[in-house]
Parts: sequence; structure tokens; C-alpha cells
Amino acid sequence: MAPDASASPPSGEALAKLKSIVGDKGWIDAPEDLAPWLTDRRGHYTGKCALMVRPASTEQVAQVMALCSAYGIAVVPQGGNTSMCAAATPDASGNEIILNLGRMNRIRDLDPLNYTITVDAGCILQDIQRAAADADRLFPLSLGAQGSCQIGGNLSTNAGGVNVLRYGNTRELVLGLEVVLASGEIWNGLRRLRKDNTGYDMKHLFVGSEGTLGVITAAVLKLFPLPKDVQTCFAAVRDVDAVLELLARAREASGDAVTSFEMIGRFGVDLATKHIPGVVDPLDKRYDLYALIEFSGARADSGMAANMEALLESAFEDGLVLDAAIAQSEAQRASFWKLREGITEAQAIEGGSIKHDISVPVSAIPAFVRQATQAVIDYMPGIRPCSFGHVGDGNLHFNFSQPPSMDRKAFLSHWGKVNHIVHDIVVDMGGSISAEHGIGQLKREELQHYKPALDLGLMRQIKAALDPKGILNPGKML
Ligand code: FAD
Ligand code: 2HG
Ligand code: ZN
Repeated sequence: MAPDASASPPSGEALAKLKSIVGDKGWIDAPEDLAPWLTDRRGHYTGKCALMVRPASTEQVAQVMALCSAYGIAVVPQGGNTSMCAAATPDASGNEIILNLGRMNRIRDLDPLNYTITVDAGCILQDIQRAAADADRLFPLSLGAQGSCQIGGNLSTNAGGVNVLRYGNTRELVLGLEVVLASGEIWNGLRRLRKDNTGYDMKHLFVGSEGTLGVITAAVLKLFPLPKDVQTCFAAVRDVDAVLELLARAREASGDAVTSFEMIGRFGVDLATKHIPGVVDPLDKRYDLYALIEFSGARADSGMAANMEALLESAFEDGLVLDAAIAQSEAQRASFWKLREGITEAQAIEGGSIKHDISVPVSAIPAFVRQATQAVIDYMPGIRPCSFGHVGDGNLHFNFSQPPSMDRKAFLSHWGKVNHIVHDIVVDMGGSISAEHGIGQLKREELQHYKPALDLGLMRQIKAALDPKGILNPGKML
């Protein structure tokens, strides 16, 4: 097992050397300046740290890591700090330093013919999307936090989002990485190749490793043709079985051009319309369940409007869809997505929430939703299910809001019990207890409980090989 590098505070000498590596603009240590970086996005964890460094180059990251390795200082790599699992939040010891990548935000290269973009790890996701669109290309990773999360964080969590069905997770979108190792060595895997079978594919070790194996400093990402024909509809669906039938039909009707297929329960619509300014219910009547479906074709004449109409017509006839609105403008499309992306914030405003980011085989979604919803309601009558998410990938944000009359703290004390009720069912169905958000601090105990011992043992061996002194993000994931 790796040693605990956060057992003692960094010396004044080490801190002074770190400051001189990154220069005057590259560090923060005043408590009021550090505060925003010490609490996780959901507000459940607050840590301390001796210093936050903000290097401006890969070379500076390498020097920081070499120094931390020599002095045995624990380092928490941090991007936009939007993790849903407190993966980028330091512990309470005050002995760790934060290494924030925010100043490394340069687009290094965009090659339209190779369909690649090469970026610093601190680039904001939305800036990469925009740079690609300016070159008539698509970078398809898309998620609610895209205005503040960084590509280094996306890679380190193997983020999913709303376009996975067509383009894959972040892992599928990366061709090459540059990584600073715990020792301070720079691993240059910044290759722009689609084929390279020269041994172990090292980059995939770092993707999804949540800052525990290395610091990603740059990436080569895949681009795609920018879709010219996008059709989006918000449909009221009979029930969860009908959602799955509709998904299968959507894939056929579009010629397998479904880019998003999101499920939203009525409660999610109620929360978003109640708490997020400007969000409106797209349909006149209230229904229990909805699907937000998007088709994309690369050419302007891809025929997606006709495909969407054909899908809805057959689904109406067979009673799968009860009502639907097709976006008639970019503004209307944006308003559908605003509703969908607003649910996370709305649920936080509504009160305490206990969340699960689960996946099961797509075909098992209806059985899972029924069984797990009933089991949690049996445990706590009055709890309010708030399921939504990427049902096209078999991934649901199977969340619950507190009963309105219950005290928030009292509700959250049931967190572990509710997690176990849901996760036992997930695991029984061959699913995952973290489909896209990762482990961080929040799900570390759950991982220990559900992951087989051999898997955990192999993970620890990899950790020990790449980070023998245990200085990279200790206490996260493992
Ligand atoms: P951080 O939170 O800063 O860090 C996350 C992890 O990556 C930490 O372990 C950190 O140590 C590590 N890390 C960060 N940068 C580096 C680096 N350069 N090198 C090594 N390690 C690093 N996630 C999804 O998958 N799908 C969604 O649809 C989705 N929607 C979201 C919507 C909202 C409103 C919010 C708040 C979050 C959402 N998330 C989603 C979760 C979150 O946005 C993602 O996990 C995102 O990828 C994290 O990026 P970040 O830059 O904020 O990383
Ligand atoms: C989303 O898909 C995010 O909107 C957040 O992954 C999910 O709030 C959540 O549980
Ligand atoms: Zn999600």
C-alpha cells in the first residue's frame, strides 16, 4: 500500500521553493483567496491547504511535482472543481497543496484535416467546443458544467454527458496525452494517431484516474464534422417501458443518428420550472415522464426533420408517445436543454438530495427503475424520486429529494442506507455504482464495498507503480 504523504505539513523551505517555481502570479495562500477552491461543488466537503500553485507551463508542473516528490508533499490536482464526488477537494489536514491547471488554457493546435485539436489541460470545455466550431468541426463532449469544467478534469474523470450515445465517453475522444508523473518526469504521449499498437496504451491508465496517477497537462482530442441538421424534440412518454421502445425506434428512424436520448421525470420538470429563471414546460399538459431526443446529421439535407416526424408519428399511433414538441428554432432547442441541464441546480435549491449515478444494461432500465424506486419509498415514505439522465447509455441520475417536511440534516443522515438499497439492486443487475461521475471522496467506501478484491488489488499495484510515495491525490478513489 502507498504511504500517506499528507501525514505532515510542508516545510516553510518547501513552500518557498514551490512559490519560486511558479512565480508571483502562480500561487495563492491567503485564506480568503483559497476559500473557493477548498469546498466541493455540492458543498458537502471542505478541506484546507497550505498553498495552491497555478503553474503556467508543463515545465513548471514538472518542477512542482519533482519538488513535492523530493519533500513528500501530497498534491491535489484540480481543474474546474465541478466534481460531483469531491474528487478535487483537499482533505482537512491542511498538509496538502492544490495544483490548479487553470492558467494552462492554450489551444496548441487545430488540424482540420486530421480532425484533431491539441489543448492544454486547463482549457475550459466550452472554449474547446467553440474553437472546433469556428473551424467547422465538432468536439462532442457536452455537459452541464461545460462553462467551468476543464478538459484535464473531463479526462481525469472520463466524463460522459449528453452525447455519449453517438460519440462515446471522454476516453473515446482522446488520441494522445501529455502527463507529468509523480516523479516530475514528463511522459510525452501527445500523439495524433488513430492507430498505434506499440504496446500498452498508457494514456488510458490516466483517463478516469482522478488525479491519482499523474497530472495531465495536454491532450490531443478527436474532432468530427460539425452537424448541419439537428432536430430536437421533447416528448411525453407513456411509461419507462415505452421510453426504451422509443429509443430503439429512434435509432432506426434516424439511421442511427441519435446524438442524445435523455429521460426526465415529472418531478425534474417541476423543479427546473420552479427554481431556474426562464425555464418553461415545453408542453401544455402535465405528464409523468419525458424523453429529450436529438438527431444530428452532418449535411444540411440529412433529412432529420422527416426522420423525427416519422418516429413521433409511429410512436403516437402505438401509444408510446402522448404529446411532443419539436424545436422550431435554435432558441427553442436551447430552452429544452436549459430545462434538462437545470435539474441539478434546481434539486440543490429544493433541499437535501441523495444521489446515485448508476448504469445498468439499457434493457434493464425499466426493471431497475421500478424495483429501486419502490425499495427506497418503502424505506422512507414521502421521499421524492428525481430520476433523469442519459438513459440511452443505460445511465440514470437516480436521485431523491427530501420529504418536504423533513429536516435536511436528518434526511442526509440516511445517505448510506439509501445508497446501499439502490446500489445492491444495481450490482445485482450487473450495473455500476458510478457510471460517469467517478469515485472521489464521496464513493470511496462504496467502491471498497462493491468492487471485487482482485480489482482493488490490481488498482493498488498500478497506483504503487506510478506513485510509489503516495503523493498524488491521496484519499481519493482508493
Ligand atoms: P475537477 O472537479 O477539478 O477534478 C475532478 C477530478 O479530476 C479530481 O480527481 C482532480 O484531482 C482530477 N483532475 C482535474 N484536472 C486534472 C489534471 N489536469 N490532471 C490530473 N487530474 C486532474 N459529469 C459527467 O460525467 N457528465 C455530466 O453530464 C456531468 N454534468 C455535470 C453537471 C453539473 C451542473 C456539474 C456541477 C457537474 C457535472 N458533471 C458531469 C461532473 C463534472 O463536471 C465532471 O466530472 C468534470 O469532468 C470535472 O471537471 P473539472 O475540471 O471540474 O474537474
Ligand atoms: C447531469 O447529467 C449531471 O446533469 C449531474 O451528470 C447529475 O445532478 C446530477 O445528479
Ligand atoms: Zn450526467
